[in-house]
Amino acid sequence: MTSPTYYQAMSEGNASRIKEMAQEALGRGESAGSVLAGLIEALNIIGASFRDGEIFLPEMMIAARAMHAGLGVLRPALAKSAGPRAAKVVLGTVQGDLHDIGKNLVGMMLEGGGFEIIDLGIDVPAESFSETAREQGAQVIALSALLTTTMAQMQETVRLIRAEGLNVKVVVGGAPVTAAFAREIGADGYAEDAASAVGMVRAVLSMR
Ligand code: B1M
Repeated sequence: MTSPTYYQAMSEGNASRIKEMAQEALGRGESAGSVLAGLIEALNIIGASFRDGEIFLPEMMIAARAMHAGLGVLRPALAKSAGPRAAKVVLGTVQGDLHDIGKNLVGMMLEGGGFEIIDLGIDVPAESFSETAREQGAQVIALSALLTTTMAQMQETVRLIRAEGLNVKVVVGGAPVTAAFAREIGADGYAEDAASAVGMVRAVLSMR
């Protein structure tokens, strides 16, 4: 399906229509990856209107809700994996940041890659990441940030985890995050997108 169709329903915040269209596309044999690409393209067009001041926060929020509905349909296909779970990953969006669409995609892909995901959601304080990792015996903490302002909180979260001496790998990502920034704050890994996050987490755990 082409993104203009998704775009129309998404920009109207029509979550049930988006859900329906994603289900229909899968039913026709379209791959989950292709449906996802169409949804992301539509969201990006809406995001550009938001950036340019053509639409406002409430419209952006209903579009994001519709995007979530679409992701819900794709989840079983994206997160499908066989066999025992490879390692536990504590995942979340750092404190002060409410963006979770990309983070959720990363979680689905990692799940599909055989990892057990403990998703702490959005606006997660640094201490919650370290406490959960300790309690759950997780091997990886995965941090997402979408705002330049919350990159500082990502840095603070890595600092706290290191200060606590946890034996855990910390990996980071999100639109404003770069490989150079990841190195600078002492993260063990960085991935540009959800698909490459799987290989990256495997690499930091030396699983390949
Ligand atoms: Co906001 N927002 N937003 N927003 N929003 C951006 C990020 C922005 C770039 C838009 C813009 O102005 N151009 C801008 C940030 C500017 C900046 O800091 N540089 C922005 C702003 C300013 C804001 C507010 C401040 C607006 C306001 O209130 N005036 C506000 C902040 C709220 C807060 O967080 N405290 C805000 C609010 C919102 C909504 C609530 C309306 C909504 C979020 C809803 C939700 O997530 N549930 C929203 C949205 C949807 C966006 C845009 C349009 C889309 C983000 C998205 O979901 N992309 C975004 C503009 C844009 O990106 N086009 C924008 C799709 C998603 C699949 O991509 O999240 O990048 P992404 O994830 C990718 C990669 O980054 C990577 O993999 C993912 C999949 O491939 N990745 C990782 C992500 N995490 C990773 C972790 C990893 C590895 C890879 O390892 C651990």
